[in-house]
Amino acid sequence: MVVRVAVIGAGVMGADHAKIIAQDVPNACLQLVCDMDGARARAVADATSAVDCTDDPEAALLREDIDAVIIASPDFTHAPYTKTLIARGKRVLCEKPLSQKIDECLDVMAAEQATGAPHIMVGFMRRYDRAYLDMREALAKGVLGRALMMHNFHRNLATPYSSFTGAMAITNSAPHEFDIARYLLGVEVTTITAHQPRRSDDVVAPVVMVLETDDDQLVTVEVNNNAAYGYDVRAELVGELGSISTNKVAHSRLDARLSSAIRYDEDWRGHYHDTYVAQNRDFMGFVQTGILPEAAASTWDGYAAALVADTGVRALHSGVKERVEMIKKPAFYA
Ligand code: ISE
Repeated sequence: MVVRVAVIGAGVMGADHAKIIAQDVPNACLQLVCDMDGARARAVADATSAVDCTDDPEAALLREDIDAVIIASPDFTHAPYTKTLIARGKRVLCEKPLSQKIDECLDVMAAEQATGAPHIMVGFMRRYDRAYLDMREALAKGVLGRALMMHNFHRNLATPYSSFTGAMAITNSAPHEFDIARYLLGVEVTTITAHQPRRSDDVVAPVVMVLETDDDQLVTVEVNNNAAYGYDVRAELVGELGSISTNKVAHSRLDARLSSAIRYDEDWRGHYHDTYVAQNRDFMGFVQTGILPEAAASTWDGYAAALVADTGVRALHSGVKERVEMIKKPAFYA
């Protein structure tokens, strides 16, 4: 079966998803590219040879010639669009966050549970990254012993705009770390503290968080959206018997002028290209079988990451340790 895919939102990530669907995913046909900026939708559709394009998202969600949808439109549209698509029985890959509003996450979960079947996969693509997969395997095989700590660094070259805040670092960038730590350790986060050093200029300073888990582990997360030197993500998982770290893959090394250098990517699209491809291929399996893939993030995971982020913003403002108040996990997500 060829899956006809619509990509809603043709900005940075939407354009990348469209390209991946068109070029790297067997059994997928890029049926529709949608963006409220019609010229942008047209440009992405032309570049990817999509069948059609539109500037009307509401109409796009209702089209009969679409089997599955990738949502990469602005964050505030994620919850309403996913709810419309659940009601239509479509399978959806929704870029993170599911929503930044906790009540909206709960609403989407309720709508999905009412159908009795999973409909949404949340785009926490790091679950498909080789380095994190190796960490998962090392833990599962007992090589590390009991996991004690996970350290994370998440650095961007520069913020997309100057009004970017510490709270946005927590709600926009850090959810990747919240999700991957929960996924690898198989735990929920119980508390969080958040701190910021002082920069000498007026761009947003790094945010450093310490999370406690319900299995008494510690997770540290540094998000530095103005790291200045490149896109850099690192992690180390420390157990009682050993530790495992991500290792940056360098395809080449430049030796010149008495020094040696490897390049950094400018942003996540290059760094995580293979990971997005693996995720989007897994999404096709979900569309075809209706079974949420083992690695995929569910709406529960989307809710959990959003809730930790929401609590993290509170901790940043209060300066004290804040408790993450989760609902009981519905049996549907067991
Ligand atoms: C950004 O906000 C994202 O959404 C990307 O997925 C992430 O990799 C990047 O570092 C974030 O800042």
